[in-house]
Amino acid sequence: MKPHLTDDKLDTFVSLECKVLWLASWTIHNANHLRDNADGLKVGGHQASSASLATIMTALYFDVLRPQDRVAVKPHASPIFHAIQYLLGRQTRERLENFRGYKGAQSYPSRTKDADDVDFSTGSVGLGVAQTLFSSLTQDYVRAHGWGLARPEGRMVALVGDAELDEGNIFEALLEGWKQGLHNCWWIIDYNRQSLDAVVREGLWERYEQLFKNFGWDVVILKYGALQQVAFKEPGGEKLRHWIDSCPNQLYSALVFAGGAAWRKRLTDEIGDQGEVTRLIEQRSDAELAALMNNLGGHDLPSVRAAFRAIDHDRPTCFICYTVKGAGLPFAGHKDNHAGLMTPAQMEVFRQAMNVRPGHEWDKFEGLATPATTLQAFLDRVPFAQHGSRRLPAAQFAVPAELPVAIQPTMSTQTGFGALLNEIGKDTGEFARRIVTASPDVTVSTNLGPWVNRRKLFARQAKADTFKSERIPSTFNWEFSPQGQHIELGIAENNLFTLLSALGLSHAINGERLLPIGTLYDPFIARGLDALNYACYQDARFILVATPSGITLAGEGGAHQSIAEPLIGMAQDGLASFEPAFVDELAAIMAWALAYIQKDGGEVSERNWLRDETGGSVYLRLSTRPVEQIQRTMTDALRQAIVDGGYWLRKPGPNAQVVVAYTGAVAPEAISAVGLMAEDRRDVGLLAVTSADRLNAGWTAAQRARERGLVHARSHIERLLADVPPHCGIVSVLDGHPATLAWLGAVGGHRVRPLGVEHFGQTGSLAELYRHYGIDANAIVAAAQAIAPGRPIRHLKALP
Ligand SMILES: Cc1ncc(C[n+]2csc(CCOP(=O)(O)OP(=O)(O)O)c2C)c(N)n1
Ligand SMILES: [Mg+2]
Repeated sequence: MKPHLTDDKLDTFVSLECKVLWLASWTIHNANHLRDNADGLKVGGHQASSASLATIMTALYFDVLRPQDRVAVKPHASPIFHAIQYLLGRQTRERLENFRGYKGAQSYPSRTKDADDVDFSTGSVGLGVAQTLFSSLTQDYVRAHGWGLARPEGRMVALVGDAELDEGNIFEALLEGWKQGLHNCWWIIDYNRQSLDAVVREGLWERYEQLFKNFGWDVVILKYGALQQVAFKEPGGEKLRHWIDSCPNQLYSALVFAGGAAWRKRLTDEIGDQGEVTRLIEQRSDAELAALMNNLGGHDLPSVRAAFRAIDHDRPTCFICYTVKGAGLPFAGHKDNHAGLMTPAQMEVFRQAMNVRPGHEWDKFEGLATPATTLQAFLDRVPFAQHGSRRLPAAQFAVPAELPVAIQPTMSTQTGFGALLNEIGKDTGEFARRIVTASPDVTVSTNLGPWVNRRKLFARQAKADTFKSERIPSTFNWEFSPQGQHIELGIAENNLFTLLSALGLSHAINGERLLPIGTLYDPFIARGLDALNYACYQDARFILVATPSGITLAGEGGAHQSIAEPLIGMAQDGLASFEPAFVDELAAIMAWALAYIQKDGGEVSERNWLRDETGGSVYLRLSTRPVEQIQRTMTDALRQAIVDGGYWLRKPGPNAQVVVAYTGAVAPEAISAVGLMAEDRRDVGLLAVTSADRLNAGWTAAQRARERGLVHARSHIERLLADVPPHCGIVSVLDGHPATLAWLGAVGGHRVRPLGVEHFGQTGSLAELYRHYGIDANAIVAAAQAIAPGRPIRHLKALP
């Protein structure tokens, strides 16, 4: 960490680099009280992994970054990030002392749980990296539409672990970025050649270099630090360089760990010549030799700063920075160091080396060569920290309570979705301008076509539809323009979710709100599930329209039939899920959803015990099955009930023996079953469940409230079931896993027979499959007969 290049601020930077490493190490050490936590991970991964990036992050945050730049920090470098924010006055000592503790600084940088302005959450490796790419596209989108032009363009920066690059989603993003003309994006690879388990393969950097160049990125390699560069110019220096270049990763790591004497022996044995090279080695003490060999590019502050500062263009740039995992710490380079923690004795040695007096561990300028006043004056002027909160305010856009749509007598929810968006496409209101749709190559098959015809595809450069210009008739106008409102992606669901994550944070990142709607086939949610979870965890706001769904797809067969998704919709934090059966329900839900994704604050509503004012994202599970629509007038009460999760399509009488509760595309079966039972069971009820998720969440919240003394708390489902007699049975049914509705019986103590789909994969006609899996009208009647005994239901046929 000695100055090598002339720079009047170098002393300051070196001091800050030392302090950042110290504070991060101390934060982790101090949190050792957590080391025996039952989480299995202990405090592992942080210490060595953080040290790897101390220099690079010092250069970035204190020198290179501007307020408009946004960063995804490698998960295990979170202590470095928090230490930097602490120095900048944006993180408290209390939270650092409570690192990994309850409400303390988070193990992995978190937008939602950390208090020090994390730009992008990380933790599940690979996702933060892709997020920067899609955030750059989002910034382009916003500016191309003429919004946010008063702010300077920012760079989206990812600090990437080298093993993180094994994650396939990064390459899916890379390909999409190339297609979309990515710029303003930096990926800085911490090439420490170590993963969690081991030392990585030889020569990966060459593959990366080629790969990034193939996708139009500039590649900058920081291999040698300034000490090494000077040494290479000495007599014998070229031999040393050659030796370094051909040294296997494992051996280099091992020697870094072993230290100066080991380097001397190895180098002397292998390239010692009793001449120039030997002299080069012998001129240096063990400590100097170790410093020379550890002086890789990524640990050389002047080289790192110079490399970043040299970029004078906006092309996407990948920096491959050679580093040592655990640099500057006793376990540097050891292949087992991922979970390494410094022992108290090692920490004591480190403390002394850093000139930190006991009791002064948290003092910002303790033990530094540069005077405190100089450092504070410098910190006060750090460009990155010049503005206040990094979360920008953004306007909300009013959505009409009623969205127009022409409802055909028979219609599927998917067709209804297309029709609704087609109508919104005609709307000249601002809310319609803020909608941006995206789809991974299923735009047409999810019924977004009419909307795209109206609103065009987005591209930074306009491109005509050749079919149109060649006058070849086509239903779809595939015209690209900077004003377009649809982003067409290749078939990569991870990219869809990460794009939604980026679009859905535009209000906070760009100060310009977008209303993103993404479409995909329901089963392929599973393909990008972690990216969806990541988007929700960051509190990105979007509407996800998943269609078609379930075995209702019938002839499409196995790989297209989804079962688990309704449960995913219920369990996913931050995502309110709906499965309407009728298009008027969908219209009500869409209008609500477009407002809900814009909300940000408020209390739990006592009306339904849901957190409607807090807002979140929305998942709509739709179907291609044409369903006969109910001719009715939408009232405010019905609209509210649909949004709250359910309503009585037929209210059960006081002597009801059975209630059928259904969700989604099986509505005709439920309706028909109620008809078939009418003569033999009294007062049968029919409950339309538009959102098992919201009914369940409201119920859970109301119970919690009652347990806390709010005795009058009642959720929507409790009110709906209040008058159902205790002996009445409930048959629940949906085209999805039966557990989705099975809990309904626990609300009022009714017996439930939950019908649904547990196995999948068979092709056939819809009727055949509903019969095969037991969700047709006859199966509902059979279930009713079983749980609501009475005289035989005459229309019941033998089950297959
Ligand atoms: C999706 C996912 N899988 C596994 C992990 C567990 N994990 C955390 S760090 C890590 C290795 C990281 O290596 P690298 O990216 O090279 O970072 P380094 O520790 O070398 O700094 C693994 C496997 C994770 N966080 N996310
Ligand atoms: Mg690594």
